[in-house]
Amino acid sequence: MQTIFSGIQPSGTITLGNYIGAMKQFVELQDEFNCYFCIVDEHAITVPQDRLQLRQNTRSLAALYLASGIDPEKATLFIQSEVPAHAQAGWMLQCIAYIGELERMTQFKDKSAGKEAVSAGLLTYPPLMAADILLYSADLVPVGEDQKQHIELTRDLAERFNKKYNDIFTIPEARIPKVGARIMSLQDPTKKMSKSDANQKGFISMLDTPKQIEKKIKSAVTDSEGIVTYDKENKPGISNLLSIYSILANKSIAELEQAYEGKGYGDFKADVAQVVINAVEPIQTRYNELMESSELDEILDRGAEKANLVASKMVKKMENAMGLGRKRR
Ligand code: ATP
Ligand code: LTN
Repeated sequence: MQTIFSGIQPSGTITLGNYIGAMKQFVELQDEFNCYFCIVDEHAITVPQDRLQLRQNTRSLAALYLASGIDPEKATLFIQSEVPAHAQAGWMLQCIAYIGELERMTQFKDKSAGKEAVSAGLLTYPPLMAADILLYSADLVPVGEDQKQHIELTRDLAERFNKKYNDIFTIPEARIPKVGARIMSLQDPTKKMSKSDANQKGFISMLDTPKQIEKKIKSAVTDSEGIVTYDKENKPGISNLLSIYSILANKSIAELEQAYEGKGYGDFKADVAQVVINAVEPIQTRYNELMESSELDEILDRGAEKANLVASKMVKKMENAMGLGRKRR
């Protein structure tokens, strides 16, 4: 059975973009693969976080993984900082990564642009992500389009390590969905929908109320043409809404274009909102139950225990390969 690893940052409440681009795939994959799903809180602190908010977001993200359909009997769900091997392996991989290649990462460029104080962690974010993946010998990494470059770097680091020290790492591959790999901001459809967007109207959070969802979709930026057709270049707003509708309602774009022929954006947007509400409502119901139960902590404890077992073994192999510490049997 092949192994899958993926992570989401608890840097806010996950958006519809995270759900469509990442989490929805996770649920579909857990039956066929040996899966590890991680709440990457150490990645979240590469930008400033409020400690109480971070704790709350971490727990909430765990509940959302489960509410979306991750089954702890099938997949291992855990918090990154509860498995020390991630930071240990991240350090070792930082020592074989070049500053030049890290500075070329578009996520680093985007997140550091215009900022006065940029943490060193923001630059060394990708070796930590590589550690996440390589510790579990993952074959596949399901992610949205924006993470493709980081997976390429992970492959480079793994190959470099294997060649320089010892052939211990599996070279992973990105698995990017054909549709929905890049859900765009509702306010600027040329930018990806992001949970840390300062403009709340740009994203739909998985915990938004039906009223908030209706309002955000109604005020989504479109164009003045009044025709519901998919044209990413010239009609990015409508195309984005069509993608969301198509994925959540399981209908083809062509089918939707036909259904909305001669109808205005008002009708279309109202239906998109309803489709989104129908998708998030059952998740929210289960989420609320989980947040109140002790089940969540038990699942995370078991997940960390299992992840620790696998990851600490790989850290030993890395240390041995690099000559750290004393030789052990
Ligand atoms: P932040 O805004 O804090 O940087 P983010 O919203 O970009 O976070 P991450 O936690 O970095 O989300 O990403 C989790 C997963 O969701 C990744 O696999 C990422 O590729 C995917 N993802 C993020 N945004 C989108 C999007 N707009 N469309 C599709 N997939 C997305
Ligand atoms: N970098 C990713 C989050 C992330 C991740 C991972 C994804 C951290 N570690 C390992 C896949 C595998 C992001 O910013 N979306």
